[in-house]
Amino acid sequence: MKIVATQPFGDQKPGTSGLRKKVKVFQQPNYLENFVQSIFNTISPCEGKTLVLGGDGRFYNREAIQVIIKMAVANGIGKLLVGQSGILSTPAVSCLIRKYGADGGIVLSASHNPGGPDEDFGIKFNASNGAPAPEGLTEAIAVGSREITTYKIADLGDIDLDQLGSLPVGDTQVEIVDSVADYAELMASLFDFEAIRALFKGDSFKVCFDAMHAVTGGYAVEILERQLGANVGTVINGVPQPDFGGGHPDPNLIHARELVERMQKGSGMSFGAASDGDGDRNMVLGEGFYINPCDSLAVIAANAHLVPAFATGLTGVARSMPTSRALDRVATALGIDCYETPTGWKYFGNLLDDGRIQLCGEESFGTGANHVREKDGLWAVLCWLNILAVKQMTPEQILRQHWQKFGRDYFSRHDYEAVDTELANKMFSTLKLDLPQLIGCSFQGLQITAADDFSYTDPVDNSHTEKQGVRILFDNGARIVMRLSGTGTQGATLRVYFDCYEDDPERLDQNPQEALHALILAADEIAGIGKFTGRAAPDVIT
Ligand code: VG1
Ligand code: CO
Repeated sequence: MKIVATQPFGDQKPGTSGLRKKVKVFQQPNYLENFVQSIFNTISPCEGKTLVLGGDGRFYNREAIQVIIKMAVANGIGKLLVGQSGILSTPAVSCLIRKYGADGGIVLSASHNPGGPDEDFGIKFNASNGAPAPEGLTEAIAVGSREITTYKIADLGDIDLDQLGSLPVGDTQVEIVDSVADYAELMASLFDFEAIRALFKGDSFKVCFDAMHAVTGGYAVEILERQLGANVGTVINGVPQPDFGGGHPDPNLIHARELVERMQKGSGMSFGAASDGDGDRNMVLGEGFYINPCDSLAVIAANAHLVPAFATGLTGVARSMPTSRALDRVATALGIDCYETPTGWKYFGNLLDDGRIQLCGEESFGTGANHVREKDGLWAVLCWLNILAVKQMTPEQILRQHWQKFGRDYFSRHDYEAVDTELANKMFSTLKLDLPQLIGCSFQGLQITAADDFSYTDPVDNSHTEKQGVRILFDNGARIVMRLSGTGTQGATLRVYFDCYEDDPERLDQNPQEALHALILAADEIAGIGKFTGRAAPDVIT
């Protein structure tokens, strides 16, 4: 065991979901080691503890895993469960932590960010409930990283990550586990696999799942094709690649282009889905029909009773603040609680643990439930398949029926990427100063009734968090939300969210960009987006 002298890096503060930086940053001497030691110092004593370790297979995954194994051994971790070939999806890590009663897990991923030598890498710590470390824990890790002077690493050769089995290394038991088996077993316990199998029998129901060259390939092939009998070839881009085939493993209409093309009107396809780099996001589509994640969450809530895992009904649901209020309408109709949390899955953990909610989601293609403590892309896909199998309707029919019943919440998010950080900060500080004066003012014929910077007090442990995004509410119930991303690695990413409600049955079929047009213009007038950023239009619209 070696004790290596090191110096702190000033920038190891985790964001919305772990520490994300360019690969080149992680490759600097001691950079990864400092952060990993800060995790071990924070959870110390390490002796006797069990940790799960794996990642989404992106560039630098294997190298990082070898370093972390050696450091875990030197720090006296009792047992490490490592995904075969270093592969574990984010929800699979959560599943393993819970199933084997581990004390936590380390996930190597930058999620939907691109991979490769010049792209992104990331590392995230999950706690013993399988959930992303809460703010108190990430803050303690960040503080530790600013004070670190040494790290511990074992002087040993690389471990064979491809061979399943358990071997003692020093005082640590290193176990290479099947990446898929436990997760697949959990999925089979939650859904009506028989009904989904029946759906796949015959040739009329055609599905495409785009794994985007990322981690879900192996999971989707095993579950959809092998266990549920979908045609071979249902899963496309199913072999994880270190650079995700050169693309962004981000399941939206822009980046999942191949899927979108296959799902066009007239294609005869019944259902399409894609997942992201680490397998926690999902996009679902009908034939030529996009399903907004906010609506997907609401539809799942409204139909949860059809899914065996929720057979006894829901008692509560939750959504992140920028997510549309389509879910709230379902909760009201069901007479159950609906919580509004800040952006990021870590805020759902306590609500799930406490049994206050069973289902939750975010507008950013994240949907999940109480089976693990992460959002879960394949879970959402199986949930939809289960609902489709029971209802025997197309996704489009289900959505249209849902809107007829609950009304439609038009929603869109506009992202301005790699904006100059200083300019973005200036825009926000100006906007925040303006907030009190904005109330009562009108823009584009809409009057502002409330404007604030979102803060949240967790009802379970009373932890409090502030500055979670500016909310502007209008007299017709419409809303604009603005915040800066906490997952980007280059400059600042400005996210602007729009939603408005429509219950006129004749007006449920508009293009969201048109339905939200006045709000989109108002946002620019209120915040000066173009003026501050110099951008005429967003980079990505979802
Ligand atoms: C984004 C999303 C947020 C999500 C987070 C992690 O964060 O907006 O909803 O929880 O990514 O998802 P931000 O701070 O960039 O807006 V993942 O799939 O990247 O773990
Ligand atoms: Co992700």
